[in-house]
Amino acid sequence: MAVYSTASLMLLLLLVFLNVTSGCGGGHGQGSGNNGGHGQGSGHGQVCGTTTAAPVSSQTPIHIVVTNSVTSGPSKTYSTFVSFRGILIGGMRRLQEADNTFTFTYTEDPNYGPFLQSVNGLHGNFSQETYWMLQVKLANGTTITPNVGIGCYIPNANDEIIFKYTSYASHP
Ligand code: B12
Repeated sequence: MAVYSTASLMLLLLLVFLNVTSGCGGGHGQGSGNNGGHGQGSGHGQVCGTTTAAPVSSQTPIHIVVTNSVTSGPSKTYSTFVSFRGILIGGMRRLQEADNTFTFTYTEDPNYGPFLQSVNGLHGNFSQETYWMLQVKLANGTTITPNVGIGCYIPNANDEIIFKYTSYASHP
C-alpha cells in the first residue's frame, strides 16, 4: 500500500514537471502552429509556461524567383521551404542541395551576417555597383524590400522571395 502511494506520488510529480517545462525552447512550433504568427517582429516564446499541447512542427513553403534587372534576362522560379519560423538562408541551402540549377554564395559580415554575393554563378560587383537585392512579394500581392538580409529574414508561407540582380541606385 505504502509502495503504491509512493509510486503514485512520483508519477504525479513527474507529470507536473513535464507540464511546467513544456513550451519553451523545445524546438517545436509554438502558439497556433501551422504558420500562424509568421512575419517579422512577432516574438517567440509567447506560450512559455502555459499548458497548451505542443503542435507539430510545420514547413513553410516559399518560392524563390531569380531575376536580373540589369540585363532583363529571363527569370527562374524555384520552390522550397523553411522550417517553422526558420530563416531564409535555410530554405536556400535546402534548395541548393536538392536542385543543382540553383546555387548561391555569400560572405559573412561581422555586423549583419550573410551578404548574398552570387546567385546561379552571377556575382555582385562593388566596382561595377551591382548587387543582389532581396525583395519579397507577399501573399497579398504587396512587394516589400526587407531591411534585413538572407540570414535574418523569416519568410511567411507562400512568400515569393525575389533575388534581383541590380545596381546600387535601387538600394532602399
Ligand atoms: C551602402 C550600403 C549597401 C551597399 C553596400 C555595398 C557598398 N560597396 O557600399 C549595397 C547597395 C550593396 C547594400 C545592399 C543591401 N543592404 Co545595405 N546598406 C548600406 C549602408 C547605406 C551603408 C553601409 C556602409 O557603407 N557602411 C560603412 C562601411 C565602412 O562599413 P562596412 O561595415 O564595411 O559596410 C559594409 C556592410 O554594411 C555591408 N552591407 C551593406 N548592406 C548590407 C546588408 C547585409 C544584410 C549585410 C550582411 C551586409 C551589408 O556592405 C558594406 C560595404 O562592404 C547601410 C546603412 C548604414 N547607414 O550603415 C545599409 C545596410 C547595412 N543595408 C541593409 C540592408 C537590409 C541591405 C539589403 C539586405 C537590402 C535588400 N533588401 O536587398 C542589401 C543586401 C542584400 C544582399 N546581397 O545580401 C541594412 C542592414 C540591416 C540588417 N540588420 O541586416 C542597412 C543597415 C540599412 C537599413 N535598411 O537599415 N547595402
